[in-house]
Amino acid sequence: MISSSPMRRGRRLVRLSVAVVVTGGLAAAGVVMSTGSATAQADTLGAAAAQSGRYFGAAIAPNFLGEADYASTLNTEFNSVVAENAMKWDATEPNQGQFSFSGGDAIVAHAQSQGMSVRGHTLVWHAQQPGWVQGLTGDSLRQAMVDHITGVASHYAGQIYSWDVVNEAFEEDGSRRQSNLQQQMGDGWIEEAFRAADAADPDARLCYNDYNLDGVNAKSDGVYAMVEDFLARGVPIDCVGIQTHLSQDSDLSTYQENLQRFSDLGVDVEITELDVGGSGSAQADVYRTVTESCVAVARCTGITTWGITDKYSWRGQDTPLLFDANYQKKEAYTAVLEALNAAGGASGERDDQPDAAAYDQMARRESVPVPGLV
Ligand code: 9MR
Repeated sequence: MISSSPMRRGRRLVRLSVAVVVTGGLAAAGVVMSTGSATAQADTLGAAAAQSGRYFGAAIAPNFLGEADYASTLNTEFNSVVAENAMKWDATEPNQGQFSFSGGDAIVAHAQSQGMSVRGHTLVWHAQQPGWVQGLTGDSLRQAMVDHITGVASHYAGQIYSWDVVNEAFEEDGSRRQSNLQQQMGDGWIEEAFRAADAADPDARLCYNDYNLDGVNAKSDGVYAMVEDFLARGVPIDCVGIQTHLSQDSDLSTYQENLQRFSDLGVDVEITELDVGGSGSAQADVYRTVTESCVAVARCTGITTWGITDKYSWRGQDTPLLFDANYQKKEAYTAVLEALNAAGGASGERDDQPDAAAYDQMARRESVPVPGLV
């Protein structure tokens, strides 16, 4: 039942421990399971996703956790979080070598108190770099990047399900984005970033994350080629984050096909920043299609919406989230819940998920040899 795909032991165990939390959450949420069949109906997003071994998360900001409706919606509906901004380079290393983890630590502490898993976002990006990074050249930038990854990923080592190691490094035509990172370090910088993250946190799954990967297109072709090359050469990469910033008019005709081809290549896919501008049934239909696509692909491990409520969305005027500005559930919420529940049984279940007893047994072991590891 446990897949034999090449994967470092530590990563496997982190995913297992996340799944144990998720499994426990099912009982807490009062999900009624009929014996091993597809008929369970959960009444929250997290519990519904957990039925097929997936998480359902939200991007959050630590300063909103004190708002009662924000916290209660998060705690009730979601079982995973990611920092919308608090773990980015400008937030975590505002001055070279001086790390600041207060915002990220608050998010991790909240998640752990609620039994939620945590995604890490993002170790290296051309945007939201602190000013001191923007002036660096050549080897100084390379060393600063490695030191930053080492500092942040080791601080959170063992607590992160998956890291967006590198964010948005491709142009729409599939070539490398001509950022300061690319221009100063050349093609090797992404590989170097992944190797540094692997060394700092061997337990986290390591993702490349980008937008406009919402189908088979020139950009996703470029990312696909990079992942293929990394896997062929043993560069540590475990997953691709498909951000999925959409509108109700988005063309999703090859969305699932794209998830599937990355999965077939040998990496997990995660829907990492889902939001859909629009309203009513048109918006709901797009949310439904994205959710159905994820649950149809065994290696699509979970979905994160880029926020909880339209009140605080980065594109709030587009009303793109599942809860309105008053924290009321929208039509899109129901569509997602239904799609997650429909996948609760055999058809949508991730085929590499052991049952809870197997998780417990594996988590107790000191070492688990995994074939094919370097
Ligand atoms: O939602 C984030 C917003 O609050 C920030 O101001 C912005 C800064 O560039 O980043 C937003 O999050 C982005 C994410 O980190 C990467 N993918 C695109 C997201 C939306 O812009």
